[in-house]
Amino acid sequence: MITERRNAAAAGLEGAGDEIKEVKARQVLDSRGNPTVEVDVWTRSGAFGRASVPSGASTGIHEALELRDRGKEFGGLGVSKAVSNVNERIRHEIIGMSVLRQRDIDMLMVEMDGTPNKRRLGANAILGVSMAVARAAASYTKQSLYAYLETQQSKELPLPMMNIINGGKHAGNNLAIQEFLVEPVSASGYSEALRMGVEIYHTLKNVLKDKYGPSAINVGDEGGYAPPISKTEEALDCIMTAIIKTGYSESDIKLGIDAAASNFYASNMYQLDGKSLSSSELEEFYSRLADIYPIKTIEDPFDEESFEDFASITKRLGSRIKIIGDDIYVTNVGRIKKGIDEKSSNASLIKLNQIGTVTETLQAVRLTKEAGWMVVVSHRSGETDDPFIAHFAVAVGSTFIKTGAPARGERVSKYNELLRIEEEMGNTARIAKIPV
Ligand code: 2PG
Ligand code: MG
Repeated sequence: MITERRNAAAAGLEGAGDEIKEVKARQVLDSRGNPTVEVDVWTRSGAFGRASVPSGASTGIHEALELRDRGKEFGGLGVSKAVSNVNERIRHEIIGMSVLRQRDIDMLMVEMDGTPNKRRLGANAILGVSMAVARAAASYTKQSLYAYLETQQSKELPLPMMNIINGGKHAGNNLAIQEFLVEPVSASGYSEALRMGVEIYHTLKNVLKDKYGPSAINVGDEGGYAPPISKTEEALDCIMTAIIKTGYSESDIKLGIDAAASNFYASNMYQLDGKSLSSSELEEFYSRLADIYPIKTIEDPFDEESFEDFASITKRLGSRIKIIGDDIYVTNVGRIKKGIDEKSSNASLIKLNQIGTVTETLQAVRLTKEAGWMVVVSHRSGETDDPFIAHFAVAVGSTFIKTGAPARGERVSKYNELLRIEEEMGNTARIAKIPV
């Protein structure tokens, strides 16, 4: 486990310049053109780590708080307070600490903040430091980040789940479902899986253009197309056409959806496809979709507080489909525990910025795995070019990585980093298999 590995590393290396010498945060822009936090960390030995923090649009209400200035600049979205919390408060406390002591540094920041959702210092301030410390430690120990963070020895690369049609809060169309994903399950390696997804993405472009005209190939926040479609099945049909036209079959490519259902839920009803559905009608709807299409994963099928409805669909479909909890768990150990007790799903989405430190994210992964659930490491809809999650996904043995379409710099930075990791692993690299 990570602590032991780090302690082992520390045993030989501590005291050789591993102390933090300097910390500097700044405001940079994310992929939506909104400010976010970037942090640099240097050790006395000259090792360096830089990391930047992503930002969601369909955020769970229980996520750790992203501190925003709420002033005149940037429409209130500036992060100068979070930046000065790093430069004027956290910096003083962690200078002199060993970068190899990730847990101590993370827990110190959690303590300094003192609130349950990191609202005082800001989860964006804390996470920026936490990730930059991990990078500096990897550099100090002369390892790739995935190897430094590694919690398992299996050398598995995650299977990409690629969001190729965008809806919900990520696109200017009328699709209630937020994400339509392809999962190249028959690939024998990561680069093959990536190629399969890319080929389908490009075929889909032509399918959509032929059917709906040129404006249908405009893209949403995560690089997937945002066609003028309003019905779930129509989007799935277009993807199936693209899969077949590319030369693949239902056994090569499975489908996933992220409903992000909290976003179309109000007054106990779900508004989608021109209908108002109760939770049991929505469960019927998903079950019918799963009979028609080769769906392998459904994320956030119900509102983020509906543990019982999650449990009901997991009971019904869980033997053949992975039900992934995102907004319901928000990478929070307490909420994942509740999900495990109530059998609410059989997989957790893992996002570092939902909880705010590397250490707590690793705890969420560990708990998910101990329950026998599947782990899916994920990006946010607002991203930077930082490929941290590519390393994180490999380090924790995530079955999938969800990081958008294979297009736009902030998405491909993760996919490309995984190509480099695959190359570095050489013939020991294997692709994860979906657990049954
Ligand atoms: C999700 C994410 C990432 P956002 O709901 O899974 O795709 O979206 O970052 O907007 O919460
Ligand atoms: Mg989601």
